[in-house]
Amino acid sequence: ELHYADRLNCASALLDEPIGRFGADRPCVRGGDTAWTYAQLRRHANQVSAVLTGELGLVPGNRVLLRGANSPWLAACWLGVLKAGGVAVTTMAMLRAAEIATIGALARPTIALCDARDVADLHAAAIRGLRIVPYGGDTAGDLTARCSARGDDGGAFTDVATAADDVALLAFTSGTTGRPKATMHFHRDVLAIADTFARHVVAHRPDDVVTGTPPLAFTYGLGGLLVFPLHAGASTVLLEHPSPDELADAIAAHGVTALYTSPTMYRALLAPGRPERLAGLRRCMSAGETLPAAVWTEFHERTGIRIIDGIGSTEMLHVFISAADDDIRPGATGRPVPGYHAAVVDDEGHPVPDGRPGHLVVQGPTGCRYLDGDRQENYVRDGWNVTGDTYLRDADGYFWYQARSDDMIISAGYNISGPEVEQALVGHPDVVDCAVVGLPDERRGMLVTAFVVLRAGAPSDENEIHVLQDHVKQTIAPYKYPRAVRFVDRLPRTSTGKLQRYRLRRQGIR
Ligand code: 3SK
Repeated sequence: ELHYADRLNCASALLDEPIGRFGADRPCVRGGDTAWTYAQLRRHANQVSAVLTGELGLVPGNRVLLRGANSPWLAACWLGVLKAGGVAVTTMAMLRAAEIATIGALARPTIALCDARDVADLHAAAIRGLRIVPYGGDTAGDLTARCSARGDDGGAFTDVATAADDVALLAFTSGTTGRPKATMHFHRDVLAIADTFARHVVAHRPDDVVTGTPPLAFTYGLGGLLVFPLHAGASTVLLEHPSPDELADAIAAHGVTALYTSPTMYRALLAPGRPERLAGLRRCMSAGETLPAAVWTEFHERTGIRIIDGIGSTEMLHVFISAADDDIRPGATGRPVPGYHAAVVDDEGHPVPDGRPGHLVVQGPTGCRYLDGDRQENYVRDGWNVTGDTYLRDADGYFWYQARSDDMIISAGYNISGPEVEQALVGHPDVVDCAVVGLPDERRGMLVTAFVVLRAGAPSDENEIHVLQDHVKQTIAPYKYPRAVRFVDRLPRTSTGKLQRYRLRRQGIR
């Protein structure tokens, strides 16, 4: 069992402990033209805390919205918010105004720290009472300038002595309905994911150089690319939306030893000319969607590396089932991470016999606490977190993924809500009705596919497909757009008008 002090600020621990063990001049974080040591990251985080609590008037418990691509400054902002006793609400730079507005309405942040390149949509979201401070730009009032104006004195901030179970962050997950859900995580939870998955499965070393693709706004990225490297005294390379070639180049150029990404990227890294650039890797982690055994095997044959697959969730903060090294069974997700318990149960919550599919439930040092209380009782039952995934456990205790129990589409590592894409599509005047489902796809795992009923007289040609795709990209985050669009005369519905998605999925597979 894990024990933490009653008073615990995880951001202080993540910086002070490695500095105490390995010294302050150790390389810590790189990104773009920036390369900071542990001392420099701590100084910038302290400057952010000082600006927040000084001129911006933050008091402990206030929520601070963070918006930007992965970068050293985003890391400094995240740590600075937590050191100041604030609650970090990290959002993806790709989100559009309407999506940010929804998050703003739920999280009610008082301050936003936003990459200067991404402020337009945040302003357009018009979140009531929100003070927006850009960083990394050149305007007066930019956070970066405010921090340098504080000089080294800003680096002497005294961290707020938060309680171990004070909320440190709100993480958003988009539900099947497209209505985002906010989950709350404590300071101790942030250390618990490092003391379980990172310590016992990944087994980071202080000389690791870590990189990867998930945004820090996704808890898979927050853990893998920031919390775990700091906890181990290692260093991290934060890349902004790298293409497969950019990722392979960065791995070679920075001597990266540990990679966090998704099956889609592992597949892409196998293309000619790329595996040679991966020679320095010793640990490769995969999550966000299931890793097909074929990808695991091909990656192993070409690079000698055994990918560590895992399932986690925003609700649980990070990975709770996984396996490494000789414990891996390709195609299986693994076994419960030390500290977690998992079971497969029927609709009534009773365990099903090994070898039979059922609902995956999990317990451990982290767990789901929805901000919006009425959802809690559906997710946590009898102390078990009901993940919404269908799994089976074999006689050796390995867990094998079967399907999502709901309508989420998991495409190239992104969780995309079909109903949310539908809402965006029906906002176009040519669309009378539509349904969006995920169809199996070799490259992306699932392909976001829209079945669209057009208004009479609207053209049903290639150009119209592009028009509708562009419309979705303008309305919601572009990665959610339907990559396949099929025009149909009507959608399959029950007599009460309920959409029968399973019929579309079947139709798509034919
Ligand atoms: O999708 C996952 O498996 C995952 C892993 C770690 C953290 C968060 C998530 C959703």
